[in-house]
Amino acid sequence: MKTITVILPTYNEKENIVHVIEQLAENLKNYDYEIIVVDDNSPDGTADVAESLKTKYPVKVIRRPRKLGLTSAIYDGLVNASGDVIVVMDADLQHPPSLVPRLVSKLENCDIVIASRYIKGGGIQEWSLIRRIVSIGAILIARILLSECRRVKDPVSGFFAARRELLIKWKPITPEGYKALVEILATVKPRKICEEPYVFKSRGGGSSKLSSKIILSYIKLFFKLRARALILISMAVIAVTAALLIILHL
Ligand SMILES: Nc1nc2c(ncn2[C@@H]2O[C@H](COP(=O)(O)OP(=O)(O)OP(=O)(O)O)[C@@H](O)[C@H]2O)c(=O)[nH]1
Ligand SMILES: [Mg+2]
Repeated sequence: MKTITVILPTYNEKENIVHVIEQLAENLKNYDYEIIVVDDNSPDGTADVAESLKTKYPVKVIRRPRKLGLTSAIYDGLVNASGDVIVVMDADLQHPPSLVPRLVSKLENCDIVIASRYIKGGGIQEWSLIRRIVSIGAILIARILLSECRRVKDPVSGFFAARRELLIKWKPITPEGYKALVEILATVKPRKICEEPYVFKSRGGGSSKLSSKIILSYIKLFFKLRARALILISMAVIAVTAALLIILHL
């Protein structure tokens, strides 16, 4: 049987970490699995709480010195993983642990299985209009600029599973960023991509770490991946604007 590593990146998730680990243990009781918590020295002591669960569950805790970013946390979990199959998910209960066995079983026929909010059966609970616009905008940018993302309805999902041998080919482009999956799709280029619907719930406890810095790092990611296309698009926009201004002044 395949062994599973679940990577849980955490920053101030003290209120959620026990629940998410308990729920994972319940859902994975018939599997050989480990859970790797990658914590960035959370001021609320998340790492100590995770450490205290080691006697009861197969939990490893990686302590990093400071907040170094979600993408690099996922990568650090990956290089320390021993499972054949890797599952990446948030630690705030927005990603249902009950879906993990389904993602893992679908890997029999797929290279990567993405838990998706944007296919039939998926959805989002309680998001503000702004948050919805930001999410759809992020997906649009990814789909316009990256052909690999056009094959997926939710390329910015933070919840996915793949074999370790595939993911290990990836090296982070924006370690401080949030969208590891976009980087993986664009650089590793998995052949058979599958999606499985889920409903993104509201946070268990604690607060969001999403910030304008993270949005900037998302834009930086596309400059690193598609510099030439972005320069051409910018030049085309400038040229069209200049032409319109000239025509209007004739
Ligand atoms: N180790 C580590 N984990 C992080 C970092 N930033 C966020 N996380 C974790 O990554 C996961 C996703 O972060 P969230 O703040 O929940 O992001 P989100 O789900 O897009 O935002 P909300 O819907 O507001 O919760 C959570 O488990 C966080 O604790 C970081 O810099 N380092
Ligand atoms: Mg969250």
